[in-house]
Amino acid sequence: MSMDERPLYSDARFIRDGPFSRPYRLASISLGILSAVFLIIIIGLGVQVNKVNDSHSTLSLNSSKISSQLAQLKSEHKSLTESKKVLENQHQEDAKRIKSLQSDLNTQTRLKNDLQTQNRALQEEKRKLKSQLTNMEDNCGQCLPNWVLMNSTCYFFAVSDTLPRKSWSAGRLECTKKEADLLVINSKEEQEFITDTLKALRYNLPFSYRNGFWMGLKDEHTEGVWKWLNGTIMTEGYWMDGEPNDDMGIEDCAAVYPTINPMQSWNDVPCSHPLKWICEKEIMKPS
Ligand code: GN1
Ligand code: CA
Repeated sequence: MSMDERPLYSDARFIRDGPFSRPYRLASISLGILSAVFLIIIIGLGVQVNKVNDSHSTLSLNSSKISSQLAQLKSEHKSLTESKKVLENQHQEDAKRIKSLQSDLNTQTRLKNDLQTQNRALQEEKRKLKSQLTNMEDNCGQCLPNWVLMNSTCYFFAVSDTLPRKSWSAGRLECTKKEADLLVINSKEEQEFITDTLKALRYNLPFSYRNGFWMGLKDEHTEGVWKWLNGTIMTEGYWMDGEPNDDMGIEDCAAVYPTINPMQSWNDVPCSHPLKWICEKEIMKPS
């Protein structure tokens, strides 16, 4: 049998290099190791994929939670925005109401102050009218009608519109016709009584030099020496500021005015000037 006819397995070379030969073994081991490594890698990858899947599903869960929270927040935001709008409208309405209440309050305060002022004026008028009434009651039968009594003297104030203004002499004549004479002021009390009564009688008249009343006081003989009708020299005068000024050098008769300050109410005027007048007459005391 030739070499070529011998069976392979009988060839020592092949027996040595057969499936259990060293190179095959090495290859097998390598393949095994490789397989094991691949297996480990695959298992590792599987674990990682699982983990990723887990995280993905956790994330999905979170995402859906967040989405639902976001939707809830959006709806809350919407309702809060609406509430805010409602509150803003309410605030505007309240502000308007407060403004109108404030203006009402201001009007009421003004009204209250006006009423208080009116009330004070009315109280003052009432006081004066009461004192006049007392005068008139006391006067009963002792003075002529329309005359006022004070301390045993009757006074006549020519306030009526039916009595036109007259010169000093013509005014005096009106008094003498009634057996009286022009006013002579002997005391501070009498001065206050005259100005109070003038104010009460001519309450609504605005102040003007035309609103004076002749008194029985002149300085016709000696300029600056004022004498009452009874001949006594005037010592205590109740002149307005700057009076008597003998304006234009022709003012020799004195008149009393319803001024605010009762202690400053006299002025010297030309005797021919037309003014109202005041008469006085002592009542007859029973003898
Ligand atoms: C008046 O009108 P007039 O100012 O010239 C008044 C005078 C006063 C003066 C005070 C007729 O003069 O007696 O002193 O105001 N004349 C008359 O300003 O009453
Ligand atoms: Ca004067």
